[in-house]
Amino acid sequence: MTDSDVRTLGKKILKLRLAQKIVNERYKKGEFKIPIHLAMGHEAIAVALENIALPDDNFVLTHRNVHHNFLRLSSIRDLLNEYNLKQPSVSSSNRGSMNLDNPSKGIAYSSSILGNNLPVGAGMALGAKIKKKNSVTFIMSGDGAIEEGAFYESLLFMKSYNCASVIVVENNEWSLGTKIDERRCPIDLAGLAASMGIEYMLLSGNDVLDYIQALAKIRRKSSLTQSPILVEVKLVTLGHWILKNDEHVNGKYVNYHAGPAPTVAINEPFLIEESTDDPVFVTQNLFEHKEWDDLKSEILTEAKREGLL
Ligand SMILES: Cc1ncc(C[n+]2csc(CCOP(=O)(O)OP(=O)(O)O)c2C)c(N)n1
Ligand SMILES: [Mg+2]
Repeated sequence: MTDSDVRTLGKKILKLRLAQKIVNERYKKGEFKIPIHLAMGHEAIAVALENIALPDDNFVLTHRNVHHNFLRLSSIRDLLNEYNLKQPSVSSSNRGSMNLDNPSKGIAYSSSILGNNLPVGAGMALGAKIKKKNSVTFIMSGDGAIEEGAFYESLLFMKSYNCASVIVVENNEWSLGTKIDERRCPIDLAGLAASMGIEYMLLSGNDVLDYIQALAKIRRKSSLTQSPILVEVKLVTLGHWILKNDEHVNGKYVNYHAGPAPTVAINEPFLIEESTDDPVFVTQNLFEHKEWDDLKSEILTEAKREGLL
C-alpha cells in the first residue's frame, strides 16, 4: 500500500466521521422526519470493506447502514438529500435511512427488519453462484440480529449450497437498550461456525490497515473455496450519555442506539474519544502530525465550500 493509498483511507475515515457529525447536529435541530441510526465508531470496518470489495460484489445491509452507504455517495450533501427524502435519490425509490440501498454501487439491499437481510443475502449469494458471477456477497449483521433464527438458517443454507459470502457481525454488544449480558447467554460464534465447518475470524482494534489485510484474504478465500466465512468485529457505537435521576443517582450508562447523539458535538469535527474504541483516534496514529492536520483541513475546507459548516 502506497502513502497515497493510506492518505485516501485516512480521508475516508475523517469524511465519514464529519458526515455523521453534520447529520447529528442537524438531527438535534429536528431536521429529519425519519429515524436514523448513526454508526460513529464503525468507520474502520466500513472503509476496509469498501476497499477490498470488487465491482461485482454485493452488500446486504441492516438498519444501521449509514457508514456503508456514505462511502458510495459522492458528497455529504448527497447523504443529507437522501435523509431529507429529496429526489433524485440513489435508492430505487426514496428509502430514507434504514432501508437505503444503492444498487449501482453494490448496495443491493438494506432492511429495517432485524435479521431479514440474512436470508435475502443468502438468496443473492446463491443467485450469483448460479449465474457464475464469481462475486462475493457481503451480509452485515448486529449482535442482536444474530439472535434471530434466520441467522442460523442462512449460515446453514450458504454452507450447504457452497455460496461465496462473508457474513460480518458488527458486535457493539447492544441491541436497542439491552447489553448482551443483560438479555441472553453468550453466543460462541467461533464454535457455531466450527459446528458447520465454516471459517470464523475475529477483528478488533479499529486499525483500518489490519482490517484491509485480513478482509482481503477472507474475500479471496470465500471466492476460491465458494464458501461462507463468518467475521465478528468488536466495536463500540460511540455517542453514549449518562442518565442521572432519582432512580440513578450515580448515573446510568445509556448506549447510543438511534437518533441524535446528545453528547457528540461538532465543535470538534472529527474525534470523539481518545481511545482505541474511536477509529479516528486509531487512524490518526498512522500519520505524522502535520499530514493529519492537512487532511483534516482539506476536508473542512471542502465542507465549508459546500455550505455545510
Ligand atoms: C424483527 C424485528 N424485531 C425488532 C426490531 C426492533 N429493533 C430495531 S434495531 C434493534 C436492535 C438491533 O441490535 P443489533 O442487531 O445488535 O444492531 P445494532 O442496533 O446494535 O447495530 C431492534 C430490536 C426490528 N427492527 N425488527
Ligand atoms: Mg448491536
